Amino acid sequence: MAQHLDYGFDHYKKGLHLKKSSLTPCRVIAQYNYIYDLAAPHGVVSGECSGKLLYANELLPVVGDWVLAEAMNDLAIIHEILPRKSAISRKAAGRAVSEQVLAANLDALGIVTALDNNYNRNRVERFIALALQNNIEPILIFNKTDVCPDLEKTKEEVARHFNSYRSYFISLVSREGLPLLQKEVLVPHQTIALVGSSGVGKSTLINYLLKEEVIPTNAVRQKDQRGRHTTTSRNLYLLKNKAMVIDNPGIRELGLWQADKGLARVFSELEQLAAQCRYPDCQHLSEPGCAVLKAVASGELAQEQYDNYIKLRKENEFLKRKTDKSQAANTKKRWKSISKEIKRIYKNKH
Ligand SMILES: Nc1nc2c(ncn2[C@@H]2O[C@H](COP(=O)(O)OP(=O)(O)OP(=O)(O)O)[C@@H](O)[C@H]2O)c(=O)[nH]1
Ligand SMILES: [Mg+2]
Ligand SMILES: [Zn+2]
Repeated sequence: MAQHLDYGFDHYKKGLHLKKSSLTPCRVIAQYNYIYDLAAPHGVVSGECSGKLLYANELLPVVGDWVLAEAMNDLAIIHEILPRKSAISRKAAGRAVSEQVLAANLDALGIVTALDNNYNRNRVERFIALALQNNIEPILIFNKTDVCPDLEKTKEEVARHFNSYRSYFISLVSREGLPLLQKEVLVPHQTIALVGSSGVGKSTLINYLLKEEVIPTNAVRQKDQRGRHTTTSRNLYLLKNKAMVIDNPGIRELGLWQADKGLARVFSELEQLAAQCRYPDCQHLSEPGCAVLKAVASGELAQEQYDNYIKLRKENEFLKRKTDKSQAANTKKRWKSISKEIKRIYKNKH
């Protein structure tokens, strides 16, 4: 039976100074509302957060986290989340903007695109930005090469735009590219999370890697080529060679989360040009002496690339403004209740 150490604790620990504890380190491998599956020393157990963790802390465990837990009969109690070496987060759905951490302690983000007609350069760029801002390596996985209308053209396009990243062309039907992906990407003790639209084949790929049909998969609706969101929870799977893969539900809307750094790296060509703008704080919108606008006008920089950059930057700024506001409101609220509490203690004493 798999033990917690198989889930890469030694790999995780490297470079961290963890304090001694009588509690047991376990890895979160699945989450169902408030119940977690934990990889513990004697196998997989169910766990729950301690009351203290639930109420005193806004940060709750997510899949991939290492936690300190205490065995209690059939249920383990999670007392502490160990430091996250990395995490991916996005804007949570809904009206209020809040950060939603999707998965933690990742070595790579596998960005899965299907080549039937799901390929969208802009979407891939967004996922790359998400990975880079968190210092996680983006790995591009292009699936369903068996049904790609023009594979050579797509490969050229990918080579042109994404030559700084590792990319793999695979098919779960023809089995093309799978041995190479397994050899180079699914490395023992490393964790890779698969993301991408619904129906691109994330779960099918993991089933293949596990050599078992563990995860239900589903055909794409013929009419609009959209997936049906077959996978609804996030799970971490341990492969035979001790590499780990996290399956995610298809991501419909991907909010960038403070991706300034990531943006700059995706659009490195544009940022290089920006260094030659007359004003150091140039927004590249209408300023005189703007090297970016000049490059667009001369055709040196593609209009499409420029438009994508402006669009992503706007979204990112909007999100940042909204969060800054709600963070300020939260701090205010907290201070209000603390000062109330102090007043109450003071009153009772006198
Ligand atoms: N032609 C072809 N079909 C594939 C390939 N890989 C997966 N599929 C099919 O694509 C459909 C969707 O696959 P899933 O693995 O469920 O997709 P998913 O990304 O997990 O989707 P969600 O769980 O909804 O996010 C299934 O019917 C698979 O059989 C491939 O390489 N070629
Ligand atoms: Mg799935
Ligand atoms: Zn400029």
